[in-house]
Amino acid sequence: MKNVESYLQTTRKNKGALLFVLIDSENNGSKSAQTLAKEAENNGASVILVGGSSATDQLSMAETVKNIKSSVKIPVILFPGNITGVVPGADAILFSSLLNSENPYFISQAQALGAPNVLRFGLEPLPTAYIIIGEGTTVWHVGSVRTIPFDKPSLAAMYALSAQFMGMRFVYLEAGSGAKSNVKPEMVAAVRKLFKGFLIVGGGIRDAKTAGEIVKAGADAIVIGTFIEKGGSFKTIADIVKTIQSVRK
Ligand code: 1GP
Repeated sequence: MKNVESYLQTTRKNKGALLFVLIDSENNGSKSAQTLAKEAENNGASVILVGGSSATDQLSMAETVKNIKSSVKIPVILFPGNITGVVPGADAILFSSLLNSENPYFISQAQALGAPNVLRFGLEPLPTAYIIIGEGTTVWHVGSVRTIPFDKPSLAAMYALSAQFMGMRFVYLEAGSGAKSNVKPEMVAAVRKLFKGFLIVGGGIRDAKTAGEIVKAGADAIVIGTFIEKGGSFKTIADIVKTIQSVRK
């Protein structure tokens, strides 16, 4: 797909908030990545994200992307946890800086090392501020994160505002894969007040009610991974899509 960013904007405008389904290339569930992606598309997902903070096998990542691409029409966007997450065959990449990391590697160095391949593979870079909330998750550990507590919306808002001033067009508020708690609507609202770009929220979302509250607070897209990987029903996914699309209409 050419111009994924404009697809996201147009879909957001015409259909309401979007569901991104995250497929871990190291997914060991009973269904293949391809099957999960197809079912996600059939139940209303607008994007398939491929990645994960501990997914470091570049060969299996490339294979997963290729398989998913052959079975869905919606865009496949890379969501890399490191330079190993930059592989050919996808439509775009969340070209992210982990703003609240304490390790410069995750803020700018991995980006410099990964950028040449983004260009070489023809991936559309979506400039994204990745902000991790809470602690104790894999991404928190791997990314050497300076913790933003769930009950400090103003801290997340500060980072999001800085992202806006630096020209990033996407913010991803992340509680971490399989997080016990999702990012709270109060925090989403505080970020929404200051950040004008495309706001993605993920981590620990498993039901339509929570997804609806997060969208009502201002998210443009929500991300769901673990629920599907663990065999969660696609009827719930369809409910989530219906709920988030109905907000603000
Ligand atoms: C993780 O935000 C995504 O990077 C999705 O989180 O796996 O908890 O749905 P879950």
